[in-house]
Amino acid sequence: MKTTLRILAFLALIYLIPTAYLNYTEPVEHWDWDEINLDDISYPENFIWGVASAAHQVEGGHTSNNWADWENQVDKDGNPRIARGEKCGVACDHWNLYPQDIKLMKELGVTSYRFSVSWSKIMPTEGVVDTSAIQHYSDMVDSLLAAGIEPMITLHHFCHPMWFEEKGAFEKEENISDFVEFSKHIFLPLNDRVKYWCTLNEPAVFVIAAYFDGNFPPGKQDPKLAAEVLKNMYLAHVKVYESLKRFEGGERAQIGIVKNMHQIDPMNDWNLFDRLLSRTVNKGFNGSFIGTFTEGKYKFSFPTLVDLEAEIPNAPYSLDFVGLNYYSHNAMDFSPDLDEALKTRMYPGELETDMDYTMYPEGFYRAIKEISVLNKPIIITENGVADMDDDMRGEFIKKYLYAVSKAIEDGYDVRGYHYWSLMDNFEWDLGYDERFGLYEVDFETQKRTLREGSKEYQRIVKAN
Ligand code: IFM
Repeated sequence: MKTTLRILAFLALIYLIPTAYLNYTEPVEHWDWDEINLDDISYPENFIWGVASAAHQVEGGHTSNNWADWENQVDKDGNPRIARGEKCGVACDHWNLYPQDIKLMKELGVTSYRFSVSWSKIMPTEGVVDTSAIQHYSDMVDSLLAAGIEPMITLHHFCHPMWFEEKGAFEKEENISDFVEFSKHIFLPLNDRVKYWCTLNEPAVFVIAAYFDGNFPPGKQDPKLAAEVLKNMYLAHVKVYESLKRFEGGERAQIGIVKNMHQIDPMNDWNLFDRLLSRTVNKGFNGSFIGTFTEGKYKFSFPTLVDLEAEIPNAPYSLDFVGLNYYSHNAMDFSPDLDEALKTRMYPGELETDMDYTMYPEGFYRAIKEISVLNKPIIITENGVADMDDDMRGEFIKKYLYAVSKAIEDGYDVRGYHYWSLMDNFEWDLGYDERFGLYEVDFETQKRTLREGSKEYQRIVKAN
C-alpha cells in the first residue's frame, strides 16, 4: 500500500511541477456574462468607427492574380480549390458601385473605411503601371473624404499579380523590392489625402493557409518554406515602412501592419500535452510576430518540422500603429499522430458561428492585452462574424464591443474599430457562403440590405 502511495505521489510530482511551470493555475479566460451589463459601454470622444473590406473580395473585374488563377485550378483529386467550385467573379462589383457603397457607410454613421488596393490592377505586368487604376483609387479616396469618411489603405491583402506569384512571391527575399516598388506607386499619388496605411494583412494567416495547409495559392505544404515566407513578409513590411517614410509626406503618414491575434488554447486545461502543444503553436503563430516587433528577433519553430531564427533589427521601429484583427480562438487536442494533433478544433461549450470559430469576446480583450506589449497605438482593423441567418450578429457586436470598451477603460490604447465587413463578400477558399456583411448582398442583383443584427453596430456608432 505504502509503495503504491509513494509511486502515486511521485507520478503526481512529475506531472505537477511542469504543469505549474506552464501556468496550470490560469485556465482559458471566460467571463460570467450574466453579471455584465452590456449597455454599460462608452468610448473616447475621438474613437474611430469604421468598416473594412479587401479588393479581391469585393471589387470584381479582376486582372491576372494569384487568386483568379487559383479559382480555375483543381487539386490532385480533381476537386475545385474553392468551396462548391465557386469563383470570385464580379463579387460585389464594388469597383463600379463604390459611390453607392459609400452611401451605405454614411447610413451606418462610420467615419473610416479600410480597403485594400489591387496590386494586379495597378501593375498588371511587371514594371508597367496602369495609371487609370491609380486614378480609380484616387477618385474613390476623394469620394470618401467628401462623405466625411477617412480612407485607410491596405497594400497587400492575400492577393498579388500573377507575374509576382510566378517569380516565387515572398518565398524569395530578393522579390521584396517588387512590393516596395508597387507601394511607392500608390503611396505617392495618394498620401496627401490618405493618412493610414497598412502594409500587409495577416501575414501569418496567409502563410499558414498558403504554405502549411495548402488551402490558399500556391497551395504548398512545406513548413520550412512557410517559416521563410513569414520572415520575408515581416521584412517586407519593414522595407516598405522605411521606403515610404523617406518620401514627402512620409512623416505624416501612419503606417502599420495588421496582425490577427487568433489564440491557440489547450482543449483541456488540465492536460499537460494539450498545453504544451497549444503553447508551441501559439508561439509560432503569435509569438513570432511579437518577438519580431518587440525585439527584432524572428523565431518560428515546431519540433521535427521547422526551426528558423532571424534578426530583423529595425522591426521594432517600423510601426506607427498596429492593426489588430480578432475573431476567435481555437483549441488543440494532443494526439501522437501529428496530423490529428495539428487539427484546429473549436473550443467546447462556446457558441459556434458559421465558420470554424466560436463566439469568444473574452479573447478580444486578451488579444488587445497581448498586442499591447508592442507599446503602439492599436487600431482594430477587423472584427466580425459569419452569420448567414443573422441570429447571432447583434449579440456578437454587443459582446465584442463590450470587451473593447473594457480594455480601453483598463488603460489599453485602442484608437479605433472596423467591422468586417461592410457587406457580404468572397471568403477566399470558402467561397460565398460565409456571410460577414453588415449588409446582405444579393449577388444576382447586387442589392444591399442592412441586416437586423447590424443595427446594433449602427446604434453603438451613432451613440458614441
Ligand atoms: O475575410 C477575411 C479577411 O480577408 C481577412 N481576415 C479574416 C476575414 C474573415 O475570415
